[in-house]
Amino acid sequence: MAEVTIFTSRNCGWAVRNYAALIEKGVAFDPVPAKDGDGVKLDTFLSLTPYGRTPVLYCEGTAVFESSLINEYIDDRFPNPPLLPSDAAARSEVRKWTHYCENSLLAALTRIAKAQEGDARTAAIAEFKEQMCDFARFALPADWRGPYFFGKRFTLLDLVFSTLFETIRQIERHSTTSLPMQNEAMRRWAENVLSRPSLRSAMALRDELEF
Ligand SMILES: N[C@@H](CCC(=O)N[C@@H](CS)C(=O)NCC(=O)O)C(=O)O
Repeated sequence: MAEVTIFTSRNCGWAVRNYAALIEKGVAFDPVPAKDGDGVKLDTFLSLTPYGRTPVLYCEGTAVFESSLINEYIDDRFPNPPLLPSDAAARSEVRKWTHYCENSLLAALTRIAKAQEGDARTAAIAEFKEQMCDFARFALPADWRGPYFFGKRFTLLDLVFSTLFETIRQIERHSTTSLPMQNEAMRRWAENVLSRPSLRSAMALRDELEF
């Protein structure tokens, strides 16, 4: 049994962030099912989280839920190589834009995915595009060169946005809706993040899991 266990469920995209962080660190981990064969959540899993949502990390008696918080734990517990910048201002950028991605951008994308057609979908798409413009305007400096948000350094913020970039691709693949990146920098950032070897391995792992 590996040191770290990740409770997960079929096709759980959020867990991909955590697999990728552990792969970046070279830490062995076991993905384990949160549900039994009938789809009923296991008591062992439910005893670790009040939300009952996957992923949940379990390590040396510590349980952590919420994928972005799990990644903060992983970075604290296994510091090398670091996935957070060292200075306070840059760490705050990671947390600020993580909050924005989770609560604004991904929330709007979920509304787009849920509203199959009609006014609700049109409104959700307009809202999402506006939020993407705001993100580009506030967060991405005009002289951004990449390949990642903080330049050469790959961080937890890239992992947070990987979920957004992959969800955009999925929506575009399964509908006629086009959700273009707001500018060239964002388009390149998305491509670089989704090509990162740890993320590709993490997505392959998610796709191969049989539970
Ligand atoms: N914000 C959460 C989202 C977790 C989430 O929504 N997980 C899904 C599966 S990928 C889930 O457990 N849904 C409820 C359920 O299956 O009962 C995170 O980042 O961990």
